[in-house]
Amino acid sequence: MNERARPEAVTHSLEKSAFFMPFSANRQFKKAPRMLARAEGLYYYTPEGRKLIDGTSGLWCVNAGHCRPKIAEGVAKGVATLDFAPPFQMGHPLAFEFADKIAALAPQGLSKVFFTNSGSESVDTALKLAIAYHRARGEGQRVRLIGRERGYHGVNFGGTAVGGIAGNRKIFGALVAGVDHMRHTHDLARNAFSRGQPKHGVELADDLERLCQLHDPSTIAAVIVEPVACSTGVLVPPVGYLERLREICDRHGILLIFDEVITAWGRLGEPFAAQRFKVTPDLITTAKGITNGTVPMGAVFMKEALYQAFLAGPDNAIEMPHGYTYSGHPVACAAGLATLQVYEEEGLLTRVKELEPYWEEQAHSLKGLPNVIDIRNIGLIAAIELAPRAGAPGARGFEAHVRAFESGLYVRVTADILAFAPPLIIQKAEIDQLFEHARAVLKSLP
Ligand code: PXG
Repeated sequence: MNERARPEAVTHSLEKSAFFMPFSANRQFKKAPRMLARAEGLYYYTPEGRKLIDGTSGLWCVNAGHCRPKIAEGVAKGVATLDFAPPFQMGHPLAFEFADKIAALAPQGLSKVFFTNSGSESVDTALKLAIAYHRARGEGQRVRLIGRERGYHGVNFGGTAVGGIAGNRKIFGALVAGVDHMRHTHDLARNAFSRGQPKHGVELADDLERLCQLHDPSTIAAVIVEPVACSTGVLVPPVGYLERLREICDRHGILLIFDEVITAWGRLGEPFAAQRFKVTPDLITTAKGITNGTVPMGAVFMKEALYQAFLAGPDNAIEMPHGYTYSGHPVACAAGLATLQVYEEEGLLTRVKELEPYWEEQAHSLKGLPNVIDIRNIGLIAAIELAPRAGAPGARGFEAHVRAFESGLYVRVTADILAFAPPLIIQKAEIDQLFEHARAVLKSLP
């Protein structure tokens, strides 16, 4: 056994621990912890040395698999060479190199990159840039932001406001003024067991036109959607839906933001989902896989016109009064550059194209198991939706999560939906194993 996996952990109770865990049932967890001690490739290992398939790439971020030596070396070298450099009015070469390299992968025209430290920061940055862009062009009345029901855009104020998961919003007060939401696209009655993009629902994009008429489109700055809404249980856009959103935004001069915090970096068989769906937004938010999850980092990609709009002042003026102490952090850039090298050497940004048909077939082979009311997939993502127990929504899903963990599979669960999105290095035999685990869990579940 690897030295690092020795069970030094959890011999004492965690019940009085100081750690307030994020988005977790603290009391339940601290009574019966599910701990991870190390990871390698497709697998996590518990402190006791038990091996788990990582069915959701950590939290949708470890696209190249865990503890890749090249990335670990890049980070180690980075932190030993330049531990920190101030990003305001100062620079370091890695930020410029990394921005140029990732901009070259982005959809055509999205040629400028603003660095952040997380998906949440990317989202709030993109929303602020959208409002500031319109103001710079003399359209300061465009301040409204449109999100979508069941959307997840992180947890900062802007992202919480445009987000559409009620439980994440309702305890936090008034959030941000001037926000509205389109309807979500989940439609089990018409689209259950769809493979790839569901056939029905293009007309749901017309909900944006309704909001335009309600608020006056000339007051709307931006619309933000996840091309595939993942946190909320994998909602794949109906055929034609994203195209129609683009058309409506164009008609009214509204910026379209794709939140690709999960879908970027190869998850759908292209570097960005925008390329897969052939719909080009004005801004793209990313994070997670940008450093393979190793060092916190995010990046907002924008069309050249946004950058240009901020250049009206004198040369010595600060164009954008926004940024973080850790924007373009040298260690994150080192991690990002090493990650990109691994992605490129192993063809991971497009590998999913070849895996997707097999992945789809295996995922849908679970149809007919008890309580399975839908299976859906796109790229290297699949969701299995379970019927909720009467009066206890989420209970069956949580039990599936715990049973999976006990039987050697880590998989993310949202309410009663299991979301699968393994590292992009997965082999066909391992896809079989992953769904065999899932099959056994679902069969055993009351
Ligand atoms: N946008 C999207 C689309 C996301 O999926 C964020 C923004 C926020 O990113 P940060 O880095 O601030 O967490 C996310 C994050 C899940 C799960 O279980 C998904 C996320 C985070 C935690 C859990 O699906 N996505």
